Amino acid sequence: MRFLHTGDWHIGKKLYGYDLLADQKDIIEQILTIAIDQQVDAIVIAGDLYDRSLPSVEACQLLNQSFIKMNLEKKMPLLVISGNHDSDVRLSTGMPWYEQTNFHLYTDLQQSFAPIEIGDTQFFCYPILSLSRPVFILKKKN
Ligand SMILES: [Mn+2]
Repeated sequence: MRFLHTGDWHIGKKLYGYDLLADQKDIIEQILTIAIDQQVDAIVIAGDLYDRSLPSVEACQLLNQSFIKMNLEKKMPLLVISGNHDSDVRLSTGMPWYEQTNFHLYTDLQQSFAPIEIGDTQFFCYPILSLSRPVFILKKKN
């Protein structure tokens, strides 16, 4: 098993007024090139896809185009979790069809109890827990 681990893309971030979007596009393309050159079995993206929970249209377009290129065009399996800068609810809207192409986007703790199996490896993907949506784990009393 060989995978590429990345995270904290913070797409849409501005640094002292300087828009990083063009640089972020270039870096994401470099990540995909490395993944292909190294013949990885999957790309793992550990949260903070966006810089804000309500990202700009341009930021959404860049992330969508990146996932289309990685997953649909290059057939790269993706294991992605939401980070504290992401809106878990917004990110999760495409999940039902993402799963069809080996694009696993986890935003809810409940999803993480079942592993994603790629080759001989099991991945348990734990997204950041949102304090606004508390998670309760219930256990039967003995
Ligand atoms: Mn971060």
